[in-house]
Amino acid sequence: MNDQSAVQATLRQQAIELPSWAFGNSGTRFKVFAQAGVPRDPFEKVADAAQVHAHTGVAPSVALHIPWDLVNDMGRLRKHAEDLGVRLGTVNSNTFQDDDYKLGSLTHSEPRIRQKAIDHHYRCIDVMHATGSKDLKIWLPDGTNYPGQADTRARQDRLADSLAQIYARLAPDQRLVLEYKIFEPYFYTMDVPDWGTSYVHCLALGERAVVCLDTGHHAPNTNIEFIVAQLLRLGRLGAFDFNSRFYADDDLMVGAADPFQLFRIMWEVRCGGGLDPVTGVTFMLDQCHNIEAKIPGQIRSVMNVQEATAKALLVDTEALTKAQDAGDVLGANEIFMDAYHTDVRPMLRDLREAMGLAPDPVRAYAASGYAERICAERVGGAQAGWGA
Ligand code: PSV
Ligand code: MN
Repeated sequence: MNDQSAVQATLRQQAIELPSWAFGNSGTRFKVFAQAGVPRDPFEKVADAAQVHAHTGVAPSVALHIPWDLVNDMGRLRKHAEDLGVRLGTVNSNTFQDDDYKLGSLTHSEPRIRQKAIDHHYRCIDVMHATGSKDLKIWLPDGTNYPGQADTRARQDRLADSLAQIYARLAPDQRLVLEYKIFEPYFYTMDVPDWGTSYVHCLALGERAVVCLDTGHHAPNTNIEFIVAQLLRLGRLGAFDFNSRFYADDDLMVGAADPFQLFRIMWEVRCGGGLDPVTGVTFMLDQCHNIEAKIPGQIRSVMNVQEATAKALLVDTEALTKAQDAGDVLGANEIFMDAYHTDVRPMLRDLREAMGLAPDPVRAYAASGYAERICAERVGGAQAGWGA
């Protein structure tokens, strides 16, 4: 697809989902640096997310975290989002902040606690009905710290049973999206540590169970794009949680640490048909802006995904296939790298203008006065943070 207008058409319909928690205060276990103007409630988080969409045109939905984003009337939050030109997207469950879950949630050996975790997911599904959300994303903090601590296989069996009960509650147009993570908060075993484990559970559940790939959740040097290719091939890549990492689950801005990796991922997405909305791959950011401004941080991240996508779309597939078939190793690599080295920023500026937007979203946001306005208006109340 090298014809510019076809490339632009694909980029125009790209949808990048924003996480509500990116707009609240966040930090490390050492320090959370509060920022002026940070939202005090989910309504203000959604308003900030709507700014990102207003300036980029490709971030039309906001993912929620339950219970952080619970309000009395979720329908009112939905209406608020729609009035601001966005919609509520994936609902993320949370079983990592309750003392009961110290030894597990959906895997817990005690029936009462396991039921409590299942009930939490039922509540998330109720939220989905009120918000119109189609995806229930489960990232499970469950795991163990020491060899011998628990029966690993029994935990898998309980997990399978818990997931089956949750899956059975979903409406026919809703999906269960199972995220994996190699380590943390536990360090010996995680109960869903890798894509294979997630995939195995999804297969057992049914067609509407799909895998979420968080780019920060792998061992160093993992070939993530290979996993992308495989999951797309199997029809089970449901979602990305995009972010960058230098060391572990850093949650830095996507495309900041390794733009080449992001390009390679988007190339495999393109090859596997994942840019076509019918395949149902959700491109979500899962980031925390600990020291940088949050709204521009999200804008920059959206632009980074757009740039990687544009470059992936510029790969001359015909020439590449020819070179590959001829066994021309260097030629194929050169064609691939040519696309990566293309400066796609002018094309994206043109695209934004064609969409009726300012060509430079970061500067347009800075000039809009929104940052000054929220700093002046959002005085008093408790600022939202990672965890509330
Ligand atoms: C876990 O590290 C994770 O990536 C999950 O997606 C959670 O929902 C999210 O972080 C919370 O920030
Ligand atoms: Mn994640």
